[in-house]
Amino acid sequence: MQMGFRWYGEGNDRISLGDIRQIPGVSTIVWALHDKMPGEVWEPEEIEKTVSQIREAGFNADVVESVNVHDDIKIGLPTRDGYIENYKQTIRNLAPFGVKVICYNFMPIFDWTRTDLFHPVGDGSTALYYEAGMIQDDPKAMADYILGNLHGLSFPGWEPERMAKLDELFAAYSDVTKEKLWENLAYFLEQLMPVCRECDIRMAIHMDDPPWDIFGLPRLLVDEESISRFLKMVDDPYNCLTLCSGSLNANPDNNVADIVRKHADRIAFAHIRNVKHFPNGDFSEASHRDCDGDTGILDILRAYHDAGFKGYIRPDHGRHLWDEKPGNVRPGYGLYDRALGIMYMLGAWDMMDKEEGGK
Ligand code: DNO
Repeated sequence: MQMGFRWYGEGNDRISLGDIRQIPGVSTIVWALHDKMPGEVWEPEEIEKTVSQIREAGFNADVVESVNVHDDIKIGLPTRDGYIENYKQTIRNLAPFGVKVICYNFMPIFDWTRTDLFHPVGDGSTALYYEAGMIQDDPKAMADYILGNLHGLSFPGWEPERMAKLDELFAAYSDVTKEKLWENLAYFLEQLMPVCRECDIRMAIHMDDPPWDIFGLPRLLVDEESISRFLKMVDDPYNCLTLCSGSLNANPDNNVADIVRKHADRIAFAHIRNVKHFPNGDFSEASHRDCDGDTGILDILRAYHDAGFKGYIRPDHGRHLWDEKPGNVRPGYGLYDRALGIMYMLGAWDMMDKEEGGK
């Protein structure tokens, strides 16, 4: 297992590479060029700039999260072929910099979705929260709320340029049924696979968050069955998963440890996050400590360890702690709780290594 930490880049993240350096055990910076719009080619000079900062700070830049997929590819418009060519060029441009995994998602219009970005957890900290009742309402109101809380920071998946065109986007997706979206995903991946093989870069799809349709938009990667379908649909070792424990377990019926046991060989990247469920369908994000949520973090870590997982892993969203408040922290991506999450995971992992060594 190789531990990573997501960093949004100089000028776009209050956390510095020097801060991350002080967290034990981190070898990989999970990065992206956050000023690129979906569909644009990432040019070698732009990549070089960020990767050299990462390397100079003593990390590798093996994982990109994310190269976002243009809506025309998801919708299946004739213009998709040009955007797929651009995506292939970005893969080719990333390869010489040692990139091994590209995380992406195939969710229509919205990336992850929450209704409260700073919900009190009860101990003085706040966390991302999903109020099931609110999501049936107006997608525009939700987008405005999220954009209004970013305080000038860019947030992948919530590009103001795209959010300004929500009506057009909803209209463009109106004929995209779930089956059509599956077809468009297969079309995209089949074209990429030869380039991935040539460049030795694995495409790792992120789970849909939350794992069910929202605002009438279909979502695909929602449970074990859909994950199996996805892996069989393009049965290639370069077609992999970003298995996000928190996204999947937003549906408490999903047993993430079982999914890890079944598909470990196709998991390129693991996101570890803990979710606490409420009886009315709401959920809150919780600390990584197993007993603070319902996701089964220790079972999941055990499943990865048993599988001899050699891929990349990172703490996912954390709570906002201490001086982290709206305006000075990127929602879900503060420093402290993610650092605590790393120590929790490494503690469990080191103990399992030790037990194994002692057998
Ligand atoms: C949320 C993240 C997602 C993820 C994308 C991958 O915090 O886990 O935004 O990066 O869905 O493309």
